[in-house]
Amino acid sequence: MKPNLPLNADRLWDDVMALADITDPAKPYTRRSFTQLFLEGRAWVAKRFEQAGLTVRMDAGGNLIGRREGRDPSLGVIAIGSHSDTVPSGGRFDGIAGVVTGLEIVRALDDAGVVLDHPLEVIDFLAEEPSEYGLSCVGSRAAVGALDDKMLALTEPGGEKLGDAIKRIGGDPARLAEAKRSDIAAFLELHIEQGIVLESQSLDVGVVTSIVGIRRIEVIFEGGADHAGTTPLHLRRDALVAASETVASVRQRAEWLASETSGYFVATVGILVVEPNASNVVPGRCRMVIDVRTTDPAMTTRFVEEIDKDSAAHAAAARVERVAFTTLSDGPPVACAPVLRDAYHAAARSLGLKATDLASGAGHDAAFMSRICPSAMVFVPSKAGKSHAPEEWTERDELAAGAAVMLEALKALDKSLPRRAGAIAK
Ligand code: HGY
Ligand code: MN
Ligand code: MN
Repeated sequence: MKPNLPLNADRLWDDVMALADITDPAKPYTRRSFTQLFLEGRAWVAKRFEQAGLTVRMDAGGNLIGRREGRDPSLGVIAIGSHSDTVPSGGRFDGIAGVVTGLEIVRALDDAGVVLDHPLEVIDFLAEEPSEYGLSCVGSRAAVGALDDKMLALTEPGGEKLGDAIKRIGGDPARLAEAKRSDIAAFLELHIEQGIVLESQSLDVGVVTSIVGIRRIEVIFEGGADHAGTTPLHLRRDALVAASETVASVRQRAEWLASETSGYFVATVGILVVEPNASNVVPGRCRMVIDVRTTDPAMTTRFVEEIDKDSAAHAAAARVERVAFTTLSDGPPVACAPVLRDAYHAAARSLGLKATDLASGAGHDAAFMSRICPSAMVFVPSKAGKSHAPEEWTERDELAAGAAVMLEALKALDKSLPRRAGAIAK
């Protein structure tokens, strides 16, 4: 049992479970960005924000924002946030834990009659997970001015453009400049670890030191659909043969790079679309997306050069065309702000909780927010390190402990953060 924490662990827990339950019942837990279910989840969050006395707005980038005024708006905003969208058949905590923690911190401050000097904002960022349009962190890119026209023109399989989707859910791509923030003094994000370190070492919280850089590359092979029974093997132009050999190359090159250096390096092919995807038709077309993560961008450059050569060779050997080798997105690794990390450690100590420094192999909105303000993350344990799967789990008291660390750090930072130059008094 954790020490008596300065917030309501049951209220926090119940809200996480309530939001998690807004899911596609056929494949829990799924609340894909831009879908009707996502909008249902958003409406639930907005209502909870209003019930907690927050002023609620949607910015032009599609971010849902709840604001609590402070004594001196010219100090700049302290923002707490994460995301409410999920991967397909994901978990109940990835993203939600951070948004609901911000909400619970607001309620705990009110219960304790605490008025902060800084305005406090709780942000549900739009589409942190890679969306059907091929882009992740859509809302936090908008918040830092990194959502460009090329990205807005990306389409999902049905042909809708990302820009139109943002408009459809309440944003306004024509006013994206207004979504770019210059008034945030600090950004805090609580997230599940999605790894095994905290649980295996019986630690309460992780203080994130850095967030990996992520590059995503789309590769498309085009051969020729043919009859699986009558087409001789030597005459086939089988796109899946080239694609599957490229998948094998991705794994081999990644293992080789990871073993060769001390840096963190992983690569995954999580999307493979075979067309026409029929048992008796030689595949005519294959689309794949490669997800590359590292703390050292030079390793990504080397890896991509190798896979560029490998995939071209596999296409030639299978007598198919490699018609696309395109970078969909590319974010560098980022370091979390030492001043915020120190506040998290001091807060953990004051609560008698065990904390450790930890790098993040997952991408987060905090990686983009660190471009415009000091940003840092608190991790809470993931059972068996599992995430992006329905088995994802964090205990109620583990979540409450992480939220308490963030609350105590927030109260300290409210007194110690330097004024955010240029923050306009609202
Ligand atoms: O993919 C990631 O790292 C994050 O969960 N969106
Ligand atoms: Mn995720
Ligand atoms: Mn996440």
